[in-house]
Amino acid sequence: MVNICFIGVFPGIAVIASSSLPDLVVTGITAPDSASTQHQITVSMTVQNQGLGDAYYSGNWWDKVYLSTDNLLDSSDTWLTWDAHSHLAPGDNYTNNFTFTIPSVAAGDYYLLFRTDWGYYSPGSSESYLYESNENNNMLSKLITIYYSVDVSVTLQGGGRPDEGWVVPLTVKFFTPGSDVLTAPPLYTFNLITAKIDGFAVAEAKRIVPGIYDISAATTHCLTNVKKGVVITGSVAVNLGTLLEGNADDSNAINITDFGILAASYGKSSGDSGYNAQADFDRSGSINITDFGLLAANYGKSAPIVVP
Ligand SMILES: [Ca+2]
Ligand SMILES: [Ca+2]
Ligand SMILES: [Ca+2]
Ligand SMILES: [Ca+2]
Repeated sequence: MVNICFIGVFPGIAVIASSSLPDLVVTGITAPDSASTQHQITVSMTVQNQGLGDAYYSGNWWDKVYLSTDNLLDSSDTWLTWDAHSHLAPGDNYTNNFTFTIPSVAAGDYYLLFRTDWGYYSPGSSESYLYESNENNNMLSKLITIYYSVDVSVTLQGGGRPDEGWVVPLTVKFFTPGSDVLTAPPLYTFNLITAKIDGFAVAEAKRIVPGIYDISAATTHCLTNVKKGVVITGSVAVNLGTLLEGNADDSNAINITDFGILAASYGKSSGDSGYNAQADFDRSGSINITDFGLLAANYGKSAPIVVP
C-alpha cells in the first residue's frame, strides 16, 4: 500500500509517496566523557540516509549540537555548533567533525544532543525541514560531565632556554587557604607537563571543585611559588609568577649547596662525564655563565615565593 502525502509547508515538494521518502538517521556520535568549561572539545556526528528516497532540500537542512540538562531537545538548551547539508543519496552517509568551546555553565552532568534535520530558527518549535519516512530517529545524545579547570602559567628564567626547555614537569598543588604549602597535605596534587604558550609554560589542572585555594607550583631546580586566596567559581587562568632558578638540590633554599653542585659540573655539556642537569638551570644543554648568573641572582632566597 502506498500512502500519498500532501506537504504544503515544504516548498518544492507537493506529493510524495512514503515508499520513496528519505530517512535521515544519526547513526553514530563521538564525544569525550568529560570537558572543562571555556575549553574546546571535538565531537563527531554521522548521518545516514536509511530511506529509499533521495534526501534533498534546496535550502539545506541543519545538523546541530546542543548542550542540555536532560536528553530532550527543547527551547532551554544551548546551541553549540552546526553544519548544513542539502543532499544525501539512499544508503549514503557523512560525518560532521565539530570543534567548539564549552560555554561557561555550572559544573555538573549534561547531555550533548546531536540532531539532524533541524531548522534555522529557535529550538522548541517544529523545525524539521526534510520530509522523511521517520522523523523520530533524528537525534542521539551523550552524557558529558562538565567541570572547572585551572590553567596554571609560570614564567621560566634563562635567556638561553630553548623552546623544549619550556616543556617541564610542573607540580601544582591546591591547599586550604593559610596552609604551609611546604608541609601541609594538599587538597589536590597535579603532576603536569607544561607547554610553551605565548611565552609562558602552561599546564591544565582539571576537575577543580569551586572554592578558595592557595595554589603552589614547582618544577625541578626552582623554588616553589604560591598564590594565595585564589577564588574558583569557573574555569580560570592563574599566573603563578616566575619560578626562581638555582635550586640545584631541590631543597627549599638557594644557597652554598646549590653553588657546590653548579661548580662541580661547570663547563660540562649534556653527554659529558660530570654533566648534572640539575645545575643546567636554563635547560640549554650546557652549564655555563648563564646558569651561574641565575643562581647568583637568586642566591639566599627561600621558598615559598609568594606571588601577588
Ligand atoms: Ca529520520
Ligand atoms: Ca533539554
Ligand atoms: Ca637548594
Ligand atoms: Ca645552561
